[in-house]
Amino acid sequence: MNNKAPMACHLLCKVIDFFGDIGVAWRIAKQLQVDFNVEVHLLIDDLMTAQKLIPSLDISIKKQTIEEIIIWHCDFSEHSVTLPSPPAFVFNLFNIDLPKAYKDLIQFKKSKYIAIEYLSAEAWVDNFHLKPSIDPESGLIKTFFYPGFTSQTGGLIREKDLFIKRKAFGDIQRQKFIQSLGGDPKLFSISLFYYPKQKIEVFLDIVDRLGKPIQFFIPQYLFDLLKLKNLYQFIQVIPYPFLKHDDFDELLWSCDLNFVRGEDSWIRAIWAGKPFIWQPYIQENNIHLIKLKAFLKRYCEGCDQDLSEVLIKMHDDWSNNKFNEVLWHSFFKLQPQLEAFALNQSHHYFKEPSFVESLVDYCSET
Ligand code: TRH
Repeated sequence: MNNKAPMACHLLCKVIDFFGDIGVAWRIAKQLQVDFNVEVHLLIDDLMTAQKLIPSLDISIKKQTIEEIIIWHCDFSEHSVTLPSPPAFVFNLFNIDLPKAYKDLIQFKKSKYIAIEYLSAEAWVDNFHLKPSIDPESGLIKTFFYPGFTSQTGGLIREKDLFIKRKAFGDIQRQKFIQSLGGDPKLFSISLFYYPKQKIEVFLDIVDRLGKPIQFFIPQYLFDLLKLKNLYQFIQVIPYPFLKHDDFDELLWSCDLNFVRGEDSWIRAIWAGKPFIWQPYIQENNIHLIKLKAFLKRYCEGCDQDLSEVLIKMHDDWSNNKFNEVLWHSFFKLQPQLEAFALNQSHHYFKEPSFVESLVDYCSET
C-alpha cells in the first residue's frame, strides 16, 4: 500500500446458513484491518449467528466497532434503504442480491464493486477471476474475485503471521491446549466438524472396533445432537464449546487428523499441515462431489499412489456416509507419510497468493 489515505470498504455478509458466511467475512475483515490498515465496515444481516464468531457483538445495536471493525446490522432485502452510503470499495461476499437503493448508491458514489466468490479447486475458476459483468438494468459494473489454488486466482485466505504462529505452537502449547479441552495429550486426537446429516454414531462404533485409544473433539452443539448408544471401549468423545477463530486453529494444529467442512475450516485444515478429511457444503445434484473431486485431483498431484488412494477413498466414504474399517487400518499404517504429505502441502500452498493481499493489491491498482 502506498502513502495514500487508508483504503475504506464495505464488506457485505448475508448469513445463508451454518457459520461459513460470517466465518469467512470475519476472517477477511480482520486481515484487511490488521495486515493492511483498511477501514472496514462489515455489513451483516444476522447478528445472532455472527455473535457465535464475534462473542462481544451486541445484537441489539445497529452500529458498533469491534476490534476496529465497524459492524452494521443491515437488511439486504430488495427494497431495503438501511444500508449506509458506500466508500471507495464494496466487497460483496458470495455475490448476494443487493437492494436497488444500495446499488444506486454504489453507482452514484462510483465505488469499485467486487463480488467475492466461493472457493473451488475447479479448473474453470482461473478463467473467471477478475472478469467484469454489467447489470443489464442499471449498467452497474461488478468484478468477480475468486479465491483459489493457483496464481491465476486471488489465492487462499492466509494472515501474514499465520505460519509464524503455527511454528511457535510447540508441543508444550499443544499439551496445554488438549488438556484445556479435557483431553489427554498422549492420545491420538481427531477433530470432528461435519454436517448434521452424517451418521456419526455408526462411524464412532466402527472406529472403536479398531481397538485404538483415540479421542475425538466435537463441537458441543453437534455433540448435543448425538444419540450415543453405548460407552466406548477404546475411544473417547469430548465435546468442546464453540472456539474463537484462533483457538479453532490451535485445535486443528493439535490434532492428528481433522474432519472439516464448508469453506473456512477447510482452508484452516490445509494451513494446519495435518491430515484432514473435507466434507464440502452439500449442494443439489451432487455438485459438491464435483468440487470434492476437483480438489482431491489438485491436492493429491505428486502424491504417492498409496497415499492418494487412501485420501480419496476416505473422502469418498465420508461424503457418502460410508464407513470402512479396512480403510481405517490402511490410514493408520500410512499415517506418518500422510502427516508428512499434509505438512508439505501446507508449505506448497503457502507459496500461492494470499487472498486478502491479492484483493488489496488489485484495489490499489484500480
Ligand atoms: O459452517 P460451515 O459449513 O459454513 C458453510 C460454508 O462456508 C459454505 O461454503 C457456505 O456456503 C455455507 O456455510 C453457507 O463451514 P465453514 O466454512 O468451515 O465455517 C465454519 C466457521 O466456524 C469457520 O470460520 C470456523 C468457525 N468455527 C469456529 O471458529 N469455532 C468452532 O468451534 C467451530 C466448530 C467452527
